[in-house]
Amino acid sequence: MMVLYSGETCPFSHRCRFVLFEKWMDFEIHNVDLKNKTKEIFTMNPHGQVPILSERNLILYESNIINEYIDERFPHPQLMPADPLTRARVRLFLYNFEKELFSQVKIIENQSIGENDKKVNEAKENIRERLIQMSPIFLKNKFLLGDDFSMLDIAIAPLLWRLEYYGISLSKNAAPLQKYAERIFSRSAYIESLSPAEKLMRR
Ligand SMILES: N[C@@H](CCC(=O)N[C@@H](CS)C(=O)NCC(=O)O)C(=O)O
Repeated sequence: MMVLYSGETCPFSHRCRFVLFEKWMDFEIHNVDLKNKTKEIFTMNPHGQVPILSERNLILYESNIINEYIDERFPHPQLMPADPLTRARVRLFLYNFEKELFSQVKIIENQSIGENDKKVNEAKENIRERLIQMSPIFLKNKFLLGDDFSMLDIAIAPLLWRLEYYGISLSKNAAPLQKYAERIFSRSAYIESLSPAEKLMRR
């Protein structure tokens, strides 16, 4: 059986929990206390980070790599597009999400209280600007790829869920993006994927 080592408030682990629940297969989630990481975590991932997926003699880390593996192993519903061209475009999008958005999420997640406020505020502003830029896509599109829910929606959802918690407020211009976020949050797999601590992040 697949075991996901997951952080209760970790946005990257949240992505993998979301995929696992979309597939409705058998799996276990082991919560990892990131302040007291065991040797076992470092044995599985030399970088000492979650999420980590373990299945028989396979050990994987990096949320997007884990998610593609789960998608290929359990193809229904398929979250990566079937044709190579769109699949390549999705991978490029995923890469840019990490570079432009989740690099900034990491700055916010890793802040210590009172430390380097300027960097954290810049990170919040960068996220805000990028999301406002993306918003018009959802005047036409139901999801990032069009009508079909995909891996891209999974990858960005944990950030959209945390906006209020991170203290990022979007302008009224971003209403289409906010409606898109609600569309994701209403999915039953999404609701199931939330940890108790994540449930408290949004009112
Ligand atoms: N690029 C990684 C990021 C994973 C990550 O940053 N995980 C954080 C928790 S949200 C972590 O394990 N931090 C503990 C540490 O770095 O010591 C992924 O996508 O899986």
